[in-house]
Amino acid sequence: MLSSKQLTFRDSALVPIWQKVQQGIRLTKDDGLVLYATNDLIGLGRMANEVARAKSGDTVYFVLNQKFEPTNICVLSCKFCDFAVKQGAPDAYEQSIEDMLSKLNPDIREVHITMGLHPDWDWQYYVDMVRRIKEAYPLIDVKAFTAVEIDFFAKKFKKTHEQVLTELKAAGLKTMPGGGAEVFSERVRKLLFNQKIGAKTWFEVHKLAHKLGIQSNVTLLYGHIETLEERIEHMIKIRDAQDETGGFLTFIPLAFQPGDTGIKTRNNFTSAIDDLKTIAVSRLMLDNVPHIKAYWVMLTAEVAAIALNFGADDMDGTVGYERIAHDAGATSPMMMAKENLISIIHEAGKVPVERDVFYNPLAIYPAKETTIVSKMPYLNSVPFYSGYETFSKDLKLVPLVPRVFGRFANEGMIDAGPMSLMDFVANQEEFEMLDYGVAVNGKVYSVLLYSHFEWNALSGKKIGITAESSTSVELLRVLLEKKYGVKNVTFERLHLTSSSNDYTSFDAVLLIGDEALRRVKLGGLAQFLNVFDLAEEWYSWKKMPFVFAVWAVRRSVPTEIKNEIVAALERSLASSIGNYTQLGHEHAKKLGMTKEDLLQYLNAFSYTLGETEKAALDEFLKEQAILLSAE
Ligand code: V47
Repeated sequence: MLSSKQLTFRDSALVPIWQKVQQGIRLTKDDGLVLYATNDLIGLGRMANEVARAKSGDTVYFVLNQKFEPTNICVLSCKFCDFAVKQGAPDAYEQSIEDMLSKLNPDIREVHITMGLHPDWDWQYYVDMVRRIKEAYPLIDVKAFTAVEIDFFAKKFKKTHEQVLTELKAAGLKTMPGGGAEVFSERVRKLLFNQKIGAKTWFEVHKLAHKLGIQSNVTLLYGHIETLEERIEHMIKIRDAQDETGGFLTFIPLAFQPGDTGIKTRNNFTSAIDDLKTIAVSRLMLDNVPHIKAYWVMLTAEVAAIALNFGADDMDGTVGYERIAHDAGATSPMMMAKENLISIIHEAGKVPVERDVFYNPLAIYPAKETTIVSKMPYLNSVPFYSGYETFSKDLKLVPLVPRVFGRFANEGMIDAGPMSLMDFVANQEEFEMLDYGVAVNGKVYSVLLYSHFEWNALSGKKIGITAESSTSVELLRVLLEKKYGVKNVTFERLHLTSSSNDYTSFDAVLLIGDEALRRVKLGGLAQFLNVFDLAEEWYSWKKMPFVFAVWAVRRSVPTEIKNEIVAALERSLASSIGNYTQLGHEHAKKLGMTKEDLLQYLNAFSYTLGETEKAALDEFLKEQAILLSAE
């Protein structure tokens, strides 16, 4: 069940569509057309907003970014484009890498590069562009080159797409922007951009990039000569590709700006209603794309602000604003732009979360008087949140993996949530424990040590450990040293992005959460002989449950808000118990789990902490403290 929220509609045609969405049933092309046809704009927006909340809580992401368009000289002449010019044209420009570097500063986290297809620049120039930015600013993620540019490089420099992408990745390319997609319709392509690659090549390049570990975005250029049917078909093509690779991060509808293109559009420029509908329809159609971006540069800041309640959960970033401010002579445009974005997001009743290119949260900027609750994105935490729709308007949910929650709790950016046990121990002065948590009496299925060796042969060996949480790592240390007497084990952190991990260099690896569940379904990490379930190991030793996380609330949160959190938890758990298959269905499907797997998994947990759980918690902390003091 994606959302149990009861919505009322003025247009009865929306009722069956909302039922489908709630049950996680995919929308068809006809459904998409019904959504576009409705006059019940508010009903449409509410549905999309609920879907966005199920995915991202109350979060709206933004990034401190800088867009570069290093040249407008282009060998193509697409009718819809006002940007490109021919070489020698009076307004043609070429930007040097030095100039690009001079526009960057250490606060920036994303650089977005896209440009005209230049007839003369050599291959090394493009590679150097990425490499030198990365060298000068290691924290900046480079999002560069559309599929159109990648295909152009391949043809011009006689390389395969794979060679082009591999060399750029080696230089530091992290993701690809979603441009050049335009509308995946041959009819439109022939009329507006017949020299440009079509859907087939565009998807080939992106799917290949995903295979090579480069995630990407995808756009739709709408509001010119395309039909509504072509827009929906465009979205369905994206959904199909995403089913195959899972590599798209965000979908960005780009509202066409007619400028001097001479293109006869239906209504000159897109209406706010059309913009909001397109955001909402895309949120509802693209059930497998994590984010929808309200690109305020093209939508206008006003429409983008409303779009945040119509299914968009991302505002791009400081881009553009910086250019405008720079032209106007401002000295600190970035800070102004950032504050502007934050206040737009506050006004929309959402929580601004600064992110990197992969949507890893870097900072939260809550509005005054709001209490931020962490939404653990793991399957085992789904039962905590089914009642959150009835939270008061001042309680906001932000999805955070345990590692980030721990850090943010420490930095004062978050007020409550299911905290990894070790993080709770580290933050006890600021946080108090509620009688809720994630405990398991026996197997947990999702905290697994894959090992070439039996426990007692792990002495002197190297173990790759999850970067996600420290509690499972501490449990592993306690089991190794106190249960099995194994010493001198070297621990090495695994990368956060699982695709970057090479497990062959380890004697054993510890995986947790959804990552561990996904691996089990893939047959585990095939080369390892043994798979140990750490909670089962603890149970067979102590005959006690293991408590992985405890609900904790910042001590400074007013009592009535604490009570509200407890009430929401009670409500959620009461409606969740016995309803696991429906609740976790969507999530489990993504992990490749059957209904039986799901039931077995969720039934293993207890979510309230009674005397037994608290005694078990003390026992573990005692073992761990003895171990720490011996070090
Ligand atoms: O591909 C060109 C579009 C795109 C016009 O990936 C026009 O995060 C409107 O893709 N009116 C480039 N649009 C921009 C782009 C983008 C933007 C923001 C974020 C991301 C991302 C990607 O701009 C082109 C084309 O579809 N475009 N001309 C025009 N007159």
